[in-house]
Amino acid sequence: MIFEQEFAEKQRQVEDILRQYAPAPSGMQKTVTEAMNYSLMAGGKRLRPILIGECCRLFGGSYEDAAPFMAALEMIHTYSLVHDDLPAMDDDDTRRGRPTTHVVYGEAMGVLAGDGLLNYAYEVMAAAVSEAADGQTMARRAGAMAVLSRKAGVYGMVGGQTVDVESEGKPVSKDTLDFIYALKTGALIEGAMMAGAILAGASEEEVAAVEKIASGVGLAFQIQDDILDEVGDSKELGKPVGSDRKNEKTTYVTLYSVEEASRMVEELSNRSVELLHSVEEGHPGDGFLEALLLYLIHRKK
Ligand code: GRG
Repeated sequence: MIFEQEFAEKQRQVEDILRQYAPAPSGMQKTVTEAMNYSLMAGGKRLRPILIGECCRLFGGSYEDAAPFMAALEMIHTYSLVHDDLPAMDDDDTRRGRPTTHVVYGEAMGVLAGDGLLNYAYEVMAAAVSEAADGQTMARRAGAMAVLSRKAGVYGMVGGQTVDVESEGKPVSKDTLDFIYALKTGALIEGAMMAGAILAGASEEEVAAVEKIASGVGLAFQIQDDILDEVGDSKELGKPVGSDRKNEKTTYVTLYSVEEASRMVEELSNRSVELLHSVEEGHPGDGFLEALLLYLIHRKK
């Protein structure tokens, strides 16, 4: 099967998993669950859940083993997008090709839908831990939950977003930019790949190697995001382009150039694929994970 078909099939699997775990829009609080579903089911590439599933497969597990964590991570990622689009942050009107959640449901409901998604992610993961059939599965699930919590929190995505918000309108050094990117974008990608490996019972050394691969992929992914904001197609991206320039944001494109930034993406991606090959020596993959990492880095949307 060609990569695009396989990727589309895996995205469909994630959609099914999300439908299975998403909260039902009912009861007096229906508006918030509706807003949560509006953002969660709006499409999106589903990269992070697929990364969990694929890393789980790499070490001998399956999408079924990883399903609650795949759903939870997409909820965490979606909450971050909903909050990032709010007027207090980036004030964006379009996301995933649709009006943003706060544009449709109002600002207060945008805040609550994000809160709801974040909290629901933990409800789903905690249920998976407590429902584990045996001690080993419970320990692996608890380990995956611990990694995802840390990578989403103040030592991960929230920490990176904090420094990003504080840096607005100021000159930003390369070191600060790298800190922001490693935490704001890289941390969830690291968490995804590590959680998948942990769920399948990978060793500590293997999880550390996976974290290293993911950190390169995360940085390359964010630099590509900078490039797309400068030269991408807003229709294909499903969001406006040029917002970094409009907001006078420092990015790899402003510190370097589109050409130099593209070269860095290439170098990072080559290094990550080499590392993946060394991990795959003990666990031969079917090539999909490598193709996915390359797609993430060289994507046009
Ligand atoms: C509000 C705590 C908090 C964090 C916000 C996600 C985020 C942090 C900010 C969004 C802006 C941004 C450029 C983030 C970098 C990561 C990134 C490129 C997110 C978009 O992820 P995709 O491309 O989106 O995987 P889809 O819609 O495909 O899921």
